Amino acid sequence: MERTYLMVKPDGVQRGLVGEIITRIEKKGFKISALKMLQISREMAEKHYGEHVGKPFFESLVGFITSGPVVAMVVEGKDVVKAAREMMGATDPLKAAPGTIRGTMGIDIGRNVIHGSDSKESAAREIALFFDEKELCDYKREIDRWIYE
Ligand code: D4T
Repeated sequence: MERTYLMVKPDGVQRGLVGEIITRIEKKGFKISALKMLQISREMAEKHYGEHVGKPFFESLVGFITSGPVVAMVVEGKDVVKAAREMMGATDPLKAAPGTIRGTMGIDIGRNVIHGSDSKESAAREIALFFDEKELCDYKREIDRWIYE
């Protein structure tokens, strides 16, 4: 089954939004296969946001993502990369559709609450950056037959 990397950013943790975000993922029917809180180092942040090196917002982005703990997770399900991005909404929370995570919970682009991989390739890279293979739990859920036809 397809996997994605999702991360509640430091603003989401500080604001007590972890539970609500995880609830939305579980309610949708997606399966959490790894979950942990961690403090991102500058080195990890520079790797994670490598595509943004040199952009005007890079320094503030790295400063922000390393400013407090994040909650990292690997989530599995049918078309989960695209579906999770849709559940998150647009990068700029004021432009994110109402009802999405960012649309409901955020205002500024530099405080947009959640990260989600933007492709299957990014997901594989980001999962490997934040998790050891042995941290991923491979388990069956009886309820899956009520979620998938
Ligand atoms: P992430 O990677 O955090 O899930 O966000 P997106 O995938 O939705 O958006 P992105 O890669 O374009 O941006 C990464 C990150 O940088 C912040 N950002 C972005 C910012 O602070 N100012 C900006 O002008 C932009 C474009 C927000 C998300």
